[in-house]
Amino acid sequence: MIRPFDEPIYVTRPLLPPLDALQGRLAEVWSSRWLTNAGEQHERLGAAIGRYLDVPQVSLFNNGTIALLVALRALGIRGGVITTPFTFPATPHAISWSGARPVFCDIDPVRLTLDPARVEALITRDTSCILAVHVYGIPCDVNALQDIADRHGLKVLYDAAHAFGTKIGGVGIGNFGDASMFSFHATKLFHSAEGGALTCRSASLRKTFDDLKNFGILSQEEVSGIGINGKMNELQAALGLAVLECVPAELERRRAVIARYRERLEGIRGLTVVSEPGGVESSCQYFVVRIDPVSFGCSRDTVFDRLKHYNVFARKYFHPLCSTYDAYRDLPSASPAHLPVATRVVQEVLCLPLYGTLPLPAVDAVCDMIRHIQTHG
Ligand code: T4K
Repeated sequence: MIRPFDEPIYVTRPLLPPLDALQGRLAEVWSSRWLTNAGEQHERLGAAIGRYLDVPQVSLFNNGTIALLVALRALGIRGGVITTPFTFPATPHAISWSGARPVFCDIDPVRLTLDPARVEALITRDTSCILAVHVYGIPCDVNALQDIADRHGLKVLYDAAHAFGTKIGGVGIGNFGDASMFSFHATKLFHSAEGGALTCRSASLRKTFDDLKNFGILSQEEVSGIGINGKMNELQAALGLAVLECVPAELERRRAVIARYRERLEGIRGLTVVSEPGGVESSCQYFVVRIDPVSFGCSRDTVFDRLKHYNVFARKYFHPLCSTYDAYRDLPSASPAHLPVATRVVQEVLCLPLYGTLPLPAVDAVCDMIRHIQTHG
């Protein structure tokens, strides 16, 4: 007999620093009477994020979506942008808002990120950029994508919304491509309630990001470029600084949760855990399983619905595919026939609850529920 949880168990809960740690920083903001526009907290957070991500250039933003828009404008992206349909709506929407056009490309069946073998066939004279997503924090095949981009003179922009702290062979993931976007939304491992960042290696590109997020203002006398308001304010930055101090401990707890899931889900027929390739340091942003309906015995949707009865709110990130949205389904690249892997994968993935305060007995209970659903439906 499986007993539902008394309280809902969500896919994630925000990491909350001790309130007094935040209050101390807010007191500094109050005494400075400086609330936004590159204040003291903002500057400190930018430097701290640069050190944490091990990237030379960081520009903070009010959210990840505006950061993506600014990156696309700064890189002069127009025409076709090759991207994945297996992502959050912000990715193709940012392309469209910038006046460019998403060109959907299928994903790799294991990494679930853009499949480099499929990218080249989609490149035309109109293509200007590859916008790839490190989905669930799993790194794209950055070398293969860069190689294609170099051969065709394309920019490479990474949506690293889920990849805070991910490293490939010890190198911070924000160092790859022309630039990378990180989201600091409340649901992310590191957050500032809302927020985001662009990282890159080029100091002049970072200066362009800084100018564009501040309306293109260069000085009181000069405005250059069509900027926007993408600034992170001091309250966000103060929260970010307090949260950042808690990230190492949160990561340790999440690793324990992940290890427990792996142990307790081991050997379930038709269920596989989505994992990073070797040599990758994980962001521990999501814990994702794939359910093969034939060998598991019922569909991912059945597991999702049954878990809800037990008060467990898993998520089907990123179902439905972006290519099926009204805005995109008529694009030639959006045809499911061109996206067979993504079309299959999106029916199989399920993100199980993952956050540091999730008790290990709750993990055990979720795993028991999944076993029970397999046997009894
Ligand atoms: N690119 C990618 C690949 C992304 O995944 C995202 C955002 C972006 C770009 C854009 O970055 P931002 O502009 O957002 O910085 C959430 C987040 O809102 C979104 O940031 C994130 N991706 C996406 C994957 O997840 P929803 O619609 O699933 O959020 P929601 O409100 O359903 O929250 C999920 C669960 O989290 C809730 O069931 C309970 C828990 N929760 C949530 C919030 C907001 C809390 O416990 N407390 C909270 O305050 O989009």
